[in-house]
Amino acid sequence: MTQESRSFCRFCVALCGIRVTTAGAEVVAVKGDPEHPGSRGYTCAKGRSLGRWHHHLNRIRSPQVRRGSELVATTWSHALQDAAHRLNECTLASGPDSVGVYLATASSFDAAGRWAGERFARVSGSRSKYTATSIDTPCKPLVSLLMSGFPGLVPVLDEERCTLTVFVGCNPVVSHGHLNAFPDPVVRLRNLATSPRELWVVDTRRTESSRLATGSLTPRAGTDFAIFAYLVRELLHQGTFDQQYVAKHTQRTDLQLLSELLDEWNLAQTSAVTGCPAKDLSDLLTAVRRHRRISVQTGTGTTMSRTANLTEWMVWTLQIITGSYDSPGGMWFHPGFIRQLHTRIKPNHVAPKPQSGPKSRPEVKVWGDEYPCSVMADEIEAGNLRALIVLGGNPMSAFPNTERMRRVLQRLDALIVLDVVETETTALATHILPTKGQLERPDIPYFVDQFNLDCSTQYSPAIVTPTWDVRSMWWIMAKLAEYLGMSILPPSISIDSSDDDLLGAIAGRAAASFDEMKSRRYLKTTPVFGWVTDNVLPERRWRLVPTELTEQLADWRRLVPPSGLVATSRRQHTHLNSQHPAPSPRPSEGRTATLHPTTALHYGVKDGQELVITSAYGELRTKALLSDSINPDSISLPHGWRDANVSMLTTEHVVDQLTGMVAQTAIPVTIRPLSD
Ligand SMILES: Nc1nc2c(c(=O)[nH]1)N[C@H]1C(S)=C(S)[C@@H](COP(=O)(O)OP(=O)(O)OC[C@H]3O[C@@H](n4cnc5c(=O)[nH]c(N)nc54)[C@H](O)[C@@H]3O)O[C@H]1N2
Ligand SMILES: Nc1nc2c(c(=O)[nH]1)N[C@H]1C(S)=C(S)[C@@H](COP(=O)(O)OP(=O)(O)OC[C@H]3O[C@@H](n4cnc5c(=O)[nH]c(N)nc54)[C@H](O)[C@@H]3O)O[C@H]1N2
Ligand code: SF4
Ligand SMILES: [Mo]
Repeated sequence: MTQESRSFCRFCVALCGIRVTTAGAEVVAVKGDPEHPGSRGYTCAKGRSLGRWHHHLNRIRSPQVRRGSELVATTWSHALQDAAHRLNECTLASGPDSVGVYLATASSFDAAGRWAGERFARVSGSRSKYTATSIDTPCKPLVSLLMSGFPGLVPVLDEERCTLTVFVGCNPVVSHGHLNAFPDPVVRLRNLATSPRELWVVDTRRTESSRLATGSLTPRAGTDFAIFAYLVRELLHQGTFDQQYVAKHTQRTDLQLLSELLDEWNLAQTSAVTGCPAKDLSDLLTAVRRHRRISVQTGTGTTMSRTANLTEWMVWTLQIITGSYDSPGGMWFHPGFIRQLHTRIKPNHVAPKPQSGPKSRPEVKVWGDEYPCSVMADEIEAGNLRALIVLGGNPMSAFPNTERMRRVLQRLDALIVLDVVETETTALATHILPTKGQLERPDIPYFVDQFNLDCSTQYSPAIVTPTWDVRSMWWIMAKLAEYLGMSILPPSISIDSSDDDLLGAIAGRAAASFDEMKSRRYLKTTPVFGWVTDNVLPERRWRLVPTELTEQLADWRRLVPPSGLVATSRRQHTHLNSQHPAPSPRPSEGRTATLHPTTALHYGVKDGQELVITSAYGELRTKALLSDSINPDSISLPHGWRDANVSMLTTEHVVDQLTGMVAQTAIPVTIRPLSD
């Protein structure tokens, strides 16, 4: 007997509605839910392979504890008590900062689990908190903080009304978006490109998204900021910006200063630095003037480069001076269906001040309550970080300098990993604590609901009962805390409460009651405009020229890559970072490096041939895929492959001075064919 249940996919921020066919504990099929208001029946290969992921051959079936070189299956009470004992020893000997947590991608999709992980970090008093944000997009909270005084603003395009949309280093047809989620991306992008609307894509390749666009630019990697500096300069010089908005919501002296700072970004210099034809740049400028408002979405193509902060700053500035922010037809700021930021944030909120990094890397600036991932290896080697708890992450794949990472993780007194399948990181663990997978737990989007294109929420019950000896992530963290003498749960919740009980407590401030969320399954309120201007901005004015960013701008020549070949990063359809739920049927979906035929000829590389890519920090081997869709000076590498891990080319020591972000795109490299 089979049964069909409604749920939503939690691999990526698109959160598509799915229908799951089960036979007892077996997941037989997963398909799109046509009645789901957000995804309208759409799913991608990863979502449809959820059953395959659920029954993964390498699923972790019970808790395990290391004995010498072996990981041995054990009981929950032994695994947790042993882990707690080790953590306690570290804290007693070296203080609370010696125990760290890494809250990573998959934890963001487990509302109760992530909530418990955050609480654990706070209650333990440890400063050693790391999240995947610092290897993905720290420029976004930084620019939000420096320009508005609050780090958590998420601009969302006004999908119904915006007429000019620009994606920069973002390929939603494959990724489904960066901080704005695009379920059913082809249909949505076609809508955004239907006349009189215009859709522009700025990417180092001609991508699946740029093929749907009305205009595109293919700049040299790492030079995107210049395009936006040029647009802002031109609008300011000619007075074709939203004068009324600017007079009301910016400082007059800032405008003058900005104009002077950007003076060099005329058409000729912008074209020379970016490699974009002057005509294409002025066409984009004409489009901005024609539409007056603009919605820009940056992605990892810009947020991972050394000019990340500059690009984000210029993009925000363009949207501010065109009056596009917090305004219909431009972008609104997502308050979160559950967080309801617009009702909670007060005009007199206090902006965080930068502090110096941890003992081993004091030069790194820290703006909030977490250290950048780039300092972790040094912290471990210096003996400051002695134990690490990993929640839904894979540092062996995602962190720079893979070989050093391997060495330092093995030095830890405890490496406690909460995951659903075995990974390169669980192989090094002292304790593996298997968590429920997404079909085994009820859930709501909590940490990711600000990324929806509308202000919505959804609820899924658990679809199948776990077959293996796995537990809820929140329960594992709460039990570990209990053994350490800490309490992390809200007063109304105990260790014996259900997953739903904790979700109900977390959703306490939401725009609807948890009971309503459970019974209605999908709920939506309208976008909120104006709350940032009214409650967040000091004196209702944006800061257009933060000193930290003007200093970086003065240094732009050092931040753009030197001429020559650079490695850039890209996502692929069938896997999400290091998680590979779906088979890879297309040749371009393998661990291939895309390069232009001219570049290949220059380096003597043939299509399909194995090649060696070398950076100043390491090398990797992969296969060449020739395509004229890419700039001749870029080579495009997919991230998340075990045997061609691009983190072998990066270093934790070349980081952004303001955020500690590792450069993961626009990395200077050379290539050679692998001789037989
Ligand atoms: N299928 C799939 N979906 C995913 C993921 C996945 O692994 N697979 N990962 C998820 C995660 S964690 C994230 S953060 C998001 C990321 O979402 P996106 O940022 O949209 O990710 P990509 O699809 O890699 O798009 C980045 C684009 O930037 C381009 N690029 C690289 N360097 C430069 C540059 O210097 N300038 C410009 N202009 N372009 C550049 C690349 O060619 C690529 O097309 O995707 C999420 N969704
Ligand atoms: N060189 C280079 N490095 C990069 C990038 C790049 O493009 N190039 N991309 C960066 C980006 S954008 C990101 S977001 C980071 C990602 O960095 P991480 O978050 O560390 O890496 P993931 O591969 O997403 O790891 C997710 C893990 O969660 C596990 N998992 C899946 N479902 C569940 C679940 O329900 N519960 C639990 N507990 N675990 C689960 C998976 O098995 C997997 O091991 O990597 C970054 N690193
Ligand atoms: S786009 Fe794919 S992976 Fe993302 S939520 Fe939808 S089905 Fe899941
Ligand atoms: Mo990411």
